[in-house]
Amino acid sequence: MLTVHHLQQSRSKRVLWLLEELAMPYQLEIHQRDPVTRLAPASLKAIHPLAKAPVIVDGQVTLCESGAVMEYLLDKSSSNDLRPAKDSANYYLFLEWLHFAEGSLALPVITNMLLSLETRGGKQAMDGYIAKEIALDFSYIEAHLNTHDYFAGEAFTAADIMMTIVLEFAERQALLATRPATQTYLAKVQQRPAYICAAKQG
Ligand SMILES: N[C@@H](CCC(=O)N[C@@H](CS)C(=O)NCC(=O)O)C(=O)O
Repeated sequence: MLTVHHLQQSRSKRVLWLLEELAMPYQLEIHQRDPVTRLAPASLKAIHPLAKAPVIVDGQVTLCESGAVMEYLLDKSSSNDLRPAKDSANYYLFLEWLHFAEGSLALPVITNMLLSLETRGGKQAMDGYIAKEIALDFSYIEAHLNTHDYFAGEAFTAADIMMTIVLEFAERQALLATRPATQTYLAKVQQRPAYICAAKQG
């Protein structure tokens, strides 16, 4: 049975809500936030290296990133009430808002929330937060690219196009200096004829 790793007061509420809407069965594992730092506990790190919620485990599939989890559940569900048909006028509107939530809206809203939190244990919530998140994300990416040619496996996909642009921003900030697999990957995708054409076009 599908297991949802839920962290209290977190985005994983999205996943529980969708599962309830779809009347899909699931098993719930609740992880409690650290009372001082409010971060996820080690129990979540044992499930996924990013130690973030939500994470779902369904047989061989372990998946994080709430938008991807939502798409996974919609694909598995026999009901299609909660996603417009691909050939309908609203499909791309649906896709835009689905991505907007995490891709654009979450960053300023959550940064604002973290900046306004009271100090806990003498520390402000943003102290060291960005450096910690950058280290965590780039070590996750590095580990992935050490064992995969591309983000979605052995073939180049649109996921590589999405990721590459952010990796380029990161490279300009010297955030890839200690990430050789990521540097090699970046140099490789930048040699694609379509990338070179796009760079000339843009
Ligand atoms: N973009 C990710 C964000 C995941 C995320 O940051 N989850 C937060 C909860 S809302 C978390 O697990 N925070 C705990 C921590 O950073 O230790 C998603 O949508 O799943």
